[in-house]
Amino acid sequence: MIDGQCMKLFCEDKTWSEADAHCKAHNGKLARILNDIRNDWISNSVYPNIVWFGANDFEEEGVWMDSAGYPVVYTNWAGGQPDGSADCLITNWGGKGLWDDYVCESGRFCHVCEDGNSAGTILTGDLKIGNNFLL
Ligand SMILES: [Ca+2]
Repeated sequence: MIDGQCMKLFCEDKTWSEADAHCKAHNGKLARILNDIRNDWISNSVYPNIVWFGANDFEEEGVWMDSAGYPVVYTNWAGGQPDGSADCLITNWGGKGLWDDYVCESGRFCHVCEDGNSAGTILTGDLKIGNNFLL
């Protein structure tokens, strides 16, 4: 449990579409980074690997929406980003926990999924390291 929500990190080098489908196949979605707690956990867990997470601007260029359909409020952009280069978001770009908009089907990165439950606010987690994910 991270920030009141079950999350899993996978490092299987997937495109954004593959990552999105993988989370949905497990009854979840690409995880939203709503605050420093989530950003720090995700970035610290896999840095320096790059991670897809749950936000995009498919609907309107430059208007970032999270995987639950809400506008993105919390951000942690890398310097000079977003540069409008793409519609999907990654973190650990050029530094731990820094975000970049990246071509959805170009990169093959780790990804982080969250379950379908609504977010809480309390950090309760011990990290458990599995074969290729953290729970
Ligand atoms: Ca970019």
